[in-house]
Amino acid sequence: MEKPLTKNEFMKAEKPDLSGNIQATLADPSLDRFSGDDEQFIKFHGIYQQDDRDKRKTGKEYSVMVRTRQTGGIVPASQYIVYDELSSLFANGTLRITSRQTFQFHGVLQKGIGNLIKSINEALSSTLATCGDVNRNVTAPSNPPVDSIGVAVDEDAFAITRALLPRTTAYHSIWVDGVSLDLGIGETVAKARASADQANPYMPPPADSDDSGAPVDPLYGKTYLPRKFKTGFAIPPNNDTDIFTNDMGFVAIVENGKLIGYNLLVGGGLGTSHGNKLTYPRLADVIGFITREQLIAVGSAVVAIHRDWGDRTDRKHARIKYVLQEKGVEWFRNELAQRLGAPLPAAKPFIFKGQGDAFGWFKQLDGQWFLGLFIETGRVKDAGDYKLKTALRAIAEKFGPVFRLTATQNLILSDIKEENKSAIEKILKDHGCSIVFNPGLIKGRGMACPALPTCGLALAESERIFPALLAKLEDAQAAAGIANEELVVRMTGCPNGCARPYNAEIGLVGKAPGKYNLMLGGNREGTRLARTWKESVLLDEIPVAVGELFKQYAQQRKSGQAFGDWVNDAAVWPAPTTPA
Ligand code: SRM
Ligand code: SF4
Repeated sequence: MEKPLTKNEFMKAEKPDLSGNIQATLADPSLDRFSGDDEQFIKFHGIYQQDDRDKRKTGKEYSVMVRTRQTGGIVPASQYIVYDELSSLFANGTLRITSRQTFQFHGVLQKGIGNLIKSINEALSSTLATCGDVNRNVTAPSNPPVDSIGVAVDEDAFAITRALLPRTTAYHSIWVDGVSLDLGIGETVAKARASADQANPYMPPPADSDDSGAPVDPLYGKTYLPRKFKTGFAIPPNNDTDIFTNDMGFVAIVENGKLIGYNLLVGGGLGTSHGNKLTYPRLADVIGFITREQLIAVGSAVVAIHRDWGDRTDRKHARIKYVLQEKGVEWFRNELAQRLGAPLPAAKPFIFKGQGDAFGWFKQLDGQWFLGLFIETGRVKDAGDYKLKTALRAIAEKFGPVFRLTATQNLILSDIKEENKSAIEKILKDHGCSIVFNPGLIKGRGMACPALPTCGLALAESERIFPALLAKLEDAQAAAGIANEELVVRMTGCPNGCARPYNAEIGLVGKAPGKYNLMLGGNREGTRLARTWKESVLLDEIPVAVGELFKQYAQQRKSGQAFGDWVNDAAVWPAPTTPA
């Protein structure tokens, strides 16, 4: 018997404009939350229903998380100023840089959502399709372009962003046309808008229409994709966007100093569920080579393959990675060739040498400077003497740099004039932010997902305990005589993998409160999956267990060998068990 479609499929088919009852809920002041199907529909609008899990014992306090769209992590200063203002007015006072180069607002109450989302749009960004069964934020290298290649890759990332945006008009009619900004906030937004007088780059092209004149999305149809879809770009040798973990990746190929096209990667994805063997993390396959001119046609065809072949009967098994794994790479190449009318030529050689963000000052090609800043767990906030949020607002207002969010949750301020460097440094230091310049090679490479108290899926802590854990791992490194050595450590509060622990040198995956699966053996280049070394390790035992391995590594490693590479080959793995 055929498996039935999931509930989400019927829901999308019934309301293909994704409007749900969102407008009616917003108009009813007695409601403090979205419910029923709307909890799914709002995701397509970049909104997640949440509640403060610290407070559950005394009853649920509802709020939402809102995620912005920032292709390549690019945020103009005028936009940043609006976000800063909005986070204080309507959210919990922080801005969270995500592992896909966007910003998240947490703790937004029902009455503030309209003002927040309309203002984000007025500031020339959007929240459309940053969640839901569609193409999400497109990642791209975060360092400012040092040559024409970087400029071209940014252009292409924006082009594919637009091509893969859903064409629904409900988003704009609810959040843009349907909201009048409150007094005060309207002025701030208008001020920022005046200095950025361009069209919104995230406005979707108009929909097609069917015979009856009804709007039709030419790519997503009525039921969109079976599941989320993620696209990224990388420029070798830096794999800062962790390209192999994307559903679809474009690796820049340069010949004679010119971008000639991309190698197409398909089928990466990390989310799993504990105990569900149908689910697993997977790195993307290299499919073939495409020219820049083919980008939109190929990108759309890959998305259409997911649309047509992804599993719509089980949301845990619905990503395109399962199509690749189960049907095979050759099947995929043939399917793509049929849709394009010709097979793709073989991929060109490329090599990744690392993926770390750079901290401190660097000169751009145009003579201006950029500053790489460490943002602990991506959280832009003021806390005690550490006043990062105030400092960044002051810098944005005074010097107007372009903000570039990195895929490791850090921040680059770019396009800074030489004569402003010392003033910017002083603002950061005066606000207690000296650590941003030089965090060291564990903190600077580390990543943790938000988990508790906002994430409804968290099984264990992550962001809140990560800094203390990393400090202990640094101590363990020092005790083993390998202080300050680069190490990619990533932690998540559940197996969904939002901070990409599955290809880290050390990955920690929440299993239950205070317990983590300890994964080892990914590499610094992000091209190898880690394997589970021990399950359900107590938080306090992690530095001890890893510290013992650091000692063996210090004794046994070959010259220049990274921890992840050593442990992948070392005789430290439990013997495989034979199935009964
Ligand atoms: Fe994620 C769901 C946070 C990147 C795999 N992710 C969630 C939700 C929305 C929880 C929920 O569904 O209720 C989390 C919100 C927590 C909160 O309170 O903010 C959440 N994911 C994040 C962010 C903020 C983590 C971070 O530390 O920065 C990242 C936002 C990215 C963005 O701006 O778009 C984020 N999520 C990722 C990544 C990494 C990546 O894309 O590079 C992954 C693994 C790669 C992948 O997609 O396979 C990831 N998130 C998931 C999954 C598992 C999907 C699956 O295939 O099984 C879920 C759960 C789901 O979709 O049902 C999830
Ligand atoms: Fe939430 Fe799990 Fe993602 Fe962490 S990994 S943010 S706990 S869904």
